[in-house]
Amino acid sequence: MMPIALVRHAGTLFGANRFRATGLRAAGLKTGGHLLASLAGAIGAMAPALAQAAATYVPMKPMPGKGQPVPGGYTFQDQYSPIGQEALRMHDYVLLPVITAIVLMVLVLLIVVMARFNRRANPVPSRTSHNTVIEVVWTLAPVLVLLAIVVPSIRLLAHQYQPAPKGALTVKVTGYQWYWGYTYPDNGGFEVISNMLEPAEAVRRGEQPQLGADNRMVVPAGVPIRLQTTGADVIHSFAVPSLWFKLDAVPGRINEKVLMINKPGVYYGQCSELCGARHGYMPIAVEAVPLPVFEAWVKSQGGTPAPLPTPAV
Ligand SMILES: [Cu+2]
Repeated sequence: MMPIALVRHAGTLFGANRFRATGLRAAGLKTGGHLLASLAGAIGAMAPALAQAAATYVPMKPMPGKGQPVPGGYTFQDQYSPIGQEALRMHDYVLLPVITAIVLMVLVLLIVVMARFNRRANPVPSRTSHNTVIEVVWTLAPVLVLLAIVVPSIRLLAHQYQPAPKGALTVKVTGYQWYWGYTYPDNGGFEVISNMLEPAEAVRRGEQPQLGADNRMVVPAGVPIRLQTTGADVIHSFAVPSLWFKLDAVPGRINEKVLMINKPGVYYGQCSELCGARHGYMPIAVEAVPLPVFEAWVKSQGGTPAPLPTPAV
């Protein structure tokens, strides 16, 4: 009774049913002093297995409305990268209010002019041709508006083109007619070839038709990624709206930009440079996973995990 209780206790401690079953079987076979030794052996054997079980790559199910378009959507997708959040703030709190204010002001002016200065209300028009005050105002006001916009705008531009920090993971994206290749030079240089899923198969897997890909670009979340793009045949463009990322993939040259994904998830995009007959059928599926899962995925692809900075998730 007592050893079995002990085994049960150990089983609960490790929180694994599999362990409990193994431990009980061991308790049935062995007795007395051997029990502790076999217990220790079972724990030793289970620990790495448990650790590995925790970090196995299984393709993530996309979440509706996250990293993909929504029916009837008319504005930006929610942003999952620091640059995307900064850019969306710039749009929401600087550009949109300024545009709205200008449009409303012009509308009010138009209505006033139409009501007060039409032929019936104002049969004898004024012959004014100059007004110094109003000319200074309509020159200065737009200059001040532009100055107010230029500060956050240039700051955002500079942030977008900051070079990758030390220790960033390099991923090279190659555009082919008409699919994508993702190469991991830091992890042994293997390349993952990514083709569009048949629309019916995508729907079966819970993905949107024409956005699901057979092999995704798997990357760690919270780790800076040095994303390089190139084209193998013609110009393509690697674009993922929910990550505020768009970079042309040009044959014969490498373009580079930092990508940082805040949260694990699946983020979809499409080739955004007209590249031929099947341009509309080369979707991009980026899957951000926790670092241990990424390392397990790298191993499953025959690569070797490289040291990376601690994720900021
Ligand atoms: Cu393309």
